[in-house]
Amino acid sequence: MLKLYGFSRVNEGARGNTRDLRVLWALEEMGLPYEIVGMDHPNHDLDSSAFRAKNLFGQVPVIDDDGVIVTESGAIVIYLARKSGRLMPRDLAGEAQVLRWSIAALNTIELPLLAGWFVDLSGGKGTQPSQALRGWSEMRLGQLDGWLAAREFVATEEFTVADILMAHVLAIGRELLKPYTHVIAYRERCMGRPAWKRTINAYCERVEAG
Ligand SMILES: N[C@@H](CCC(=O)N[C@@H](CS)C(=O)NCC(=O)O)C(=O)O
Repeated sequence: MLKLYGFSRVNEGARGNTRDLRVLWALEEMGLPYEIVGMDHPNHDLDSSAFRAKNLFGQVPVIDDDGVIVTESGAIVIYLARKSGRLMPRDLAGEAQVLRWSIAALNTIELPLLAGWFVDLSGGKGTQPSQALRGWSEMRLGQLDGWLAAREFVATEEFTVADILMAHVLAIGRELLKPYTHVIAYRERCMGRPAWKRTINAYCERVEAG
C-alpha cells in the first residue's frame, strides 16, 4: 500500500497550509488507496535518521510506493498522475502543458510569493526587499490573471495536477490576490471541488496544532 508521510501535528500557523495537502488532494481526486504515516513536527519526527534516509531535507510530503521513494510535492503529484492515468493527459503534448504549469506554479509563482511571505514574517515588512518582493509577486499575479481570463483551468481544458499545485501555491499570497479577479475565481473554482473539501476537512480533523 502506498504510504504518505504527512503531518499529524504541526504549528498552528502552518496547520491547514502544509504541502502534504497537495498530495492528499491528488490522492483523493484519483481515488488511489493509501495510508498516512503521521509525522509530529514539534516532536522532531522529521529529524529522525529513518526519516532523513527517505528525505535528506527532513521535510514532508514523502511517499513510499512499495519501495519507490518520491519527495517534492510537484514530483509526487506528477508520479501519481502517471500511475493512476488521472489528472494529466496521456499524450506528450498534453503532458508537456501539465509539466509547464506545474513548474510555473512551483517556481515562477511560488518563489516570489514565498520569499515575500518569509521576509515579512522575519521582521522585514515595509523594508525595501519586502517591497521589491511584493512588486515581483504582483507582476506575476497580474500576468497569471491575464492567462486565466479566458481559461477554466491553468494547463488544459480539464482539471489537472498543475491546478492542484497552482491553487495551493496561491494560498501563500491570499492577501495580495484581491485585485486579480480571474486568479481569485480560478482558485475558488479549484478549491470548490468536492475532493478538496473532503481533503481539508479530514486533515483538520486529524492534524493537531502544536
Ligand atoms: N519543495 C518541497 C518543500 C516541502 C516543505 O517545505 N515542507 C514543509 C511543510 S509545508 C516541511 O516539511 N517543513 C518542516 C521543516 O522544514 O522542518 C515540496 O514542495 O515538497
